[in-house]
This record gives sequence, C-alpha cells and structure tokens, in this order.
Amino acid sequence: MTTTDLPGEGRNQDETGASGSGAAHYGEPVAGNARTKWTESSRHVLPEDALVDAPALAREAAKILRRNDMGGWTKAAPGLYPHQWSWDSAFIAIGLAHLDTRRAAQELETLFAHQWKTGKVPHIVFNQDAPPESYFPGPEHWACAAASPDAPPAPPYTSCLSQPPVHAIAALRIREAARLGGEEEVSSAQAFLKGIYPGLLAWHRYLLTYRDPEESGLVTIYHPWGSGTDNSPRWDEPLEAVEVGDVDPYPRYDLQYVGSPSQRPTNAEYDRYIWLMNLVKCAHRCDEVAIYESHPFLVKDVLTSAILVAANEALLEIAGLVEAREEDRALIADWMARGRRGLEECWDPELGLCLDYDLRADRPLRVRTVAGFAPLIAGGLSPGRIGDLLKTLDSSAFLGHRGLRWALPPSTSPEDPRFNPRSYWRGPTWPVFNWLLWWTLVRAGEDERAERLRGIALEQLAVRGFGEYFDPFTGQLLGSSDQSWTAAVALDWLAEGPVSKARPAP
Ligand code: 2M8
Repeated sequence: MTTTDLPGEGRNQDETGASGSGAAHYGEPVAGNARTKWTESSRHVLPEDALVDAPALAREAAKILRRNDMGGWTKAAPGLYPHQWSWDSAFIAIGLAHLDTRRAAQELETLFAHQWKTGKVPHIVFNQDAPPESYFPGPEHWACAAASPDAPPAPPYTSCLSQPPVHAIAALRIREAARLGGEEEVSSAQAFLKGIYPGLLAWHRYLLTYRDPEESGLVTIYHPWGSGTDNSPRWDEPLEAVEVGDVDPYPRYDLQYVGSPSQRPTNAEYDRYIWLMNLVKCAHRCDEVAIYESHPFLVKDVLTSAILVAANEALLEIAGLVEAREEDRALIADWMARGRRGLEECWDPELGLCLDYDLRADRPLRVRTVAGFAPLIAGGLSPGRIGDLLKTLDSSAFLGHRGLRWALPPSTSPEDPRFNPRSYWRGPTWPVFNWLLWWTLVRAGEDERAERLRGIALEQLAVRGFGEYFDPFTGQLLGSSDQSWTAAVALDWLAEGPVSKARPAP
C-alpha cells in the first residue's frame, strides 16, 4: 500500500455517497423532544463561523446513518469500518432512537443474535459482503474462532474479543424515546426490552465472571481492541512487555481511508495487535480460562469497568420494567456496588484520576487519559470525589489547556509525555467520548457544565463534519469522516432541545 493515492487530509472520503443496502426507511430526525418537519437543504460542512444550525445538522446526521445502514445493522464508517462493531452499534442505536425506535432496537437485536454461549457480545460481527481488501483483519482471520464450542453459528464470523458494554444504556434510551411516540411504539419497545433482557444479563454476567474471576468489580481486557481505545498510551507499558514472535506480513488497508498514516496506530503497534490476536484465537482457542492463565496481556480496564457500572444501572431499571426476578435485581445491584468499590481502589490522588491496572506486572498504569474519569461515568460518588474529578477536568491537563480549539477533552492529556494530537486515541478529541462525558455530567446533576459541553461538541461537528476524531488544537477532522457513532451522538444531543451559543469554559 502506498500513500500517494490517499485522499486529502480531513476530506470526507465518502463523497461518492457509498451506500449500504438502501433498506433504511426510518423517519425524520426528532429535535427538542418534539416531532419536527425538516426541509431538504443542508450543508455537509458548515462555514467556520456558523452557529449550530440544529435542523440542518440533524438532517445531515440522519443522512449519514441512512447511508451507512446495511439493512438491520449499521457499518461503523463508510470505508474504514465496513462491519458491525459492538459498542458502535450501541451508540448508533441511541441516535437511531430519535429516528425510528424499532430500527434502533433492531440494531441491538442483530448484534445480540451473534452473542457467544458464554454471554460475550463479540467486538465485531463481520459483513460477509464486504470486499476482502476493505478491512484487516477480516472475517477469514477470525474464521477459526467459530470452531470454539462457545461460538455462535457461523457465518457470519465474529471476533472473539469484546468491547465496552454500552448496550443496556442504549436499550433503555430506546424505551425513553418510544415514550414520545404512540401507545403502539411504547408496547413495541417494551417487547424489545423483554426480548433483549436475558441477553443483556448474560453479557454483564460474562464480564463479571470470566473477565473478573477475582471479583474485583473491574473488567480484564486481553487485547487493546477490547478497550475500544486501541492505541491509547494506557496500553504502552503492558504492550512493550509482550514478546512478539513471528507475524506473517499483513496489509494495512486502514491507511487508504485516512489523510495520513500518522492518524492510525503504527506498524509496531499493529505487530503487537496481530500477535496478541493470534495468541487469543490460535494458542488459547478463544478459551477464556486458558487466556486468563497464560496470556501475556491482562489489564483491568477502568473505562470498560465504569461503563459496565452505568450499564448495570440501566439494566436494573430494565429489570424493573420487564418484571425480572428479584434475585436478578439483587445481583445487578451487587455488581454495581462491586464495580464502584473496585474503581475507588484505582484512584490516584496525585493525578486526580483513576488508573488501569496491569495484572501481569502487578502495578497501576500511570497515564493521564480520559479513561481516568471512569468514576464519574460509574456514578454514585461522594460530592468530594466529584469535586476532585471536575477539578482535574477543568485543569490545564484537560479542558483548561491553553490552545485547545474547542473546550473538549483530548483523549490523552496534552501534559502527558505520550500525548500526540493527531494519532487516534493518543490525543485527539472523540465525539463519542464527549457524549459519554456529557451524559455522565447530566446524571451527576452538573447541568450547566453538561449544557456547555453539548453546545461546544455540537459546534465542533457543525463546523468540521461528523468525523471519527479531531485534532484538539487545530480542530481538524481526522480518521474517518461520516462516522456512524458521531452522527448518532449528534442526534441524541440535538434531541435535547435548542442549542445555546457555545460559551468558552470558565
Ligand atoms: C476502532 O477500532 C478498530 C478495531 O476494533 C480499528 O481501528 O480497526 C476503535 O476506535 C474502536 O473503538 C471502534 O469501535 C472501531 C469502529 O469504530 O474502530
């Protein structure tokens, strides 16, 4: 692969309108909690000085989701990610809920149709129709995982890794959105919740058993892809400790979709990803116990663990709505408490952040990234701990850093020596993380901050487009354009109501 024919940096790569199956028929965006009629005139990227034109932005976001719709599921991005990714689908369902609650429910149902017997929801369900040279490692590289006695029927093939469990949060949001529709929509959402509840419970149980045999409340990942924040400097130390053996030459198809290779993980990082993937699927045959015993990369991931606590809170509410057994509810409440205790033990008072823990090296990973705000996401904090976290958020390590184009949190602190403003999860701002933080602030009762964040995050998208991630200093769109989960979170933000002009952080 050469870089000579790459699209220009920051350009939306799918201007040809590469489409899915064309099977998307869901309705018009809903804004401000009221069904609204939208006109068809819209701009793809608004001029630099534009205020947020909410209807235009919502139309644009809906258009992206329709274009990436594959008929029952949505590809994560038009070119770079032609398959169904687990946590992308959850965020996509949150956005779709404002267009069509039934289609939103279907997004989760198609994913959960490929749940493993252990309860695991695979990190990718592969699209059998994607051209073989569109994504590496594609279905053929995971085909052997189907031989596991725990694997779902194949094809389609699935990976045997997982991603953060946003799904219960999405399922509940679909129910909330359905309440704005008629009685029929509510009862269809209720049927959906009833149908998906056992799958959600099994999924959380998997994470709290196979991935937490220590009963610490914290989820262990055995591959950086399992964190969703693939090349975050959080994983540098444990990755450096992995002795990489022979890896056959492999293609970097991903690089054809981005403006510059520097926006994606390096070849050295990919060698490690592929080596670890081969160990998981070949040496350990996707066997969770074998992986836990001898895999060289085992890390307690605080962001995944915190999302699991928040998802358990949603699941508890769903359990009530579907009149689940009392034992289930007690179990879920216990999982939440255990998760919050586990996160509290990972608190680093000096950094004012929560840290991941390397089980192999038996030490915390001292890196300043947005994952450190995990306790805020998990909720249930004392006012003191909320204050500690907000102080870090406002400090020069994050929102208070001079020179940020928008007061949005860089994925890695610009004050961390491993910060890189243009490389994937090593510094750029991610709309999907901004959504998580916003949602968290709303739940914490920090309404003013949440509202400020929503306004600024939407302004970024209005000015720069629905990018995968952005340079925190120049604001340039990086990675893929027309990223589905970005469009989805924009729809959810817009459904909150009118956007006041974004104000700078205090
Ligand atoms: C990115 O990860 C994939 C591997 O899973 C990749 O780089 O090829 C991550 O940002 C991940 O969190 C996301 O789910 C996926 C699809 O958007 O892309």
